[in-house]
Amino acid sequence: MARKRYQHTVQVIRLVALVQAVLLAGCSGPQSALDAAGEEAVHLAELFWVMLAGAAVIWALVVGVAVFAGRFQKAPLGERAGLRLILWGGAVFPTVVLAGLLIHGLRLMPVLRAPGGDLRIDVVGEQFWWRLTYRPEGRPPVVSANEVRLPAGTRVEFRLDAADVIHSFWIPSLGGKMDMIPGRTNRLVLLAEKPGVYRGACAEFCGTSHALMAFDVVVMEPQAFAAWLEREAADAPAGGSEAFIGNGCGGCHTVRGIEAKGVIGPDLTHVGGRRSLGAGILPNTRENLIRFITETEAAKPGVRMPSFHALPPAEVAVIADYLGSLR
Ligand code: HEC
Ligand SMILES: [Cu+2]
Repeated sequence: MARKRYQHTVQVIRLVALVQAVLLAGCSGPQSALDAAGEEAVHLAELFWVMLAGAAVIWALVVGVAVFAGRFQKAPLGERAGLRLILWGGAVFPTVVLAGLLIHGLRLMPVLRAPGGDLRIDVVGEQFWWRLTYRPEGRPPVVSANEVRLPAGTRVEFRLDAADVIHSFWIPSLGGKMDMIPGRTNRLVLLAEKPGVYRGACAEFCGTSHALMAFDVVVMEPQAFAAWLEREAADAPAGGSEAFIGNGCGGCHTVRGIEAKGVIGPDLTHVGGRRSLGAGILPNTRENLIRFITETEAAKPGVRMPSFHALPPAEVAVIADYLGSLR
């Protein structure tokens, strides 16, 4: 009997350990607010742990009092003891603890929402992708899409806007989220500390493919970033674009340097250099380019691009090779 109970306990412990492992696995990785890689995220993670500790202490005390009342103190308290418990446990204690947590949270505000930055990036939320314009000081703006690159150690000011419905711009590893509202520009300042690849996402339900609206965030050493921005600013080479132009892709997409000046879809001037396709949903490979062009609606329900499933495969292959070469 005792042995059976022992085995049962071991099983329960194993199960709890498994569940914890699964839950904790969600605390690291490229899209975790607890795996902080930016100034604001560090403060937010700290705030989270302080709040969690405060909540744990209060929870333990309340459960402790309940257990005490149920198990040990079976007789009712005297009136004076009861009043004292209400005063200290019900009024003083929560006021002190909650005021402490509030003050701690408020002290972080100026750090969290400091205005201004050394680089400005405009981001417009679209259904279901991100339109980006880098505005380096004293140089012409650089238009891009769906992949945010940042110099490490630089304060970057994002100006956030939306074209259609409300979206929300969120890079958990770097900081808090900020709504993108049509007709209003919100500002978010982030400072990425650690070079690496992170992931951002739309954090406000915006339509059928809201869950398929993400983006990669590549934090680079400042020199590497400057070199990248230089490349990103350059036009695409002139040759090889006949199939792309001939099938009307240029009506919606811009490829700088050729006769493709559409602005309905993402700028594709350097699409081959991006890590993913379709706003962070598919790794950027030749197969996925072909898939995105021919089965667009299947890859992303509700997408604002027609599926080109009737194009001859040879033609699609030529277009995919062309886009893949735009680095
Ligand atoms: C009616 C406008 C329209 C036309 C025509 C169009 N596209 Fe698109 N395209 C879009 C939109 C909008 C998106 C963004 C989809 C999303 O992720 O929500 C897009 C996305 C893409 C992407 C992914 C870009 C990225 O940043 O990941 C590729 C590649 C692409 N289109 C290729 C093409 C090709 C090739 C053609 C021509 C065969 C074409 N498109 C024609 C509107 C269009
Ligand atoms: Cu969205």
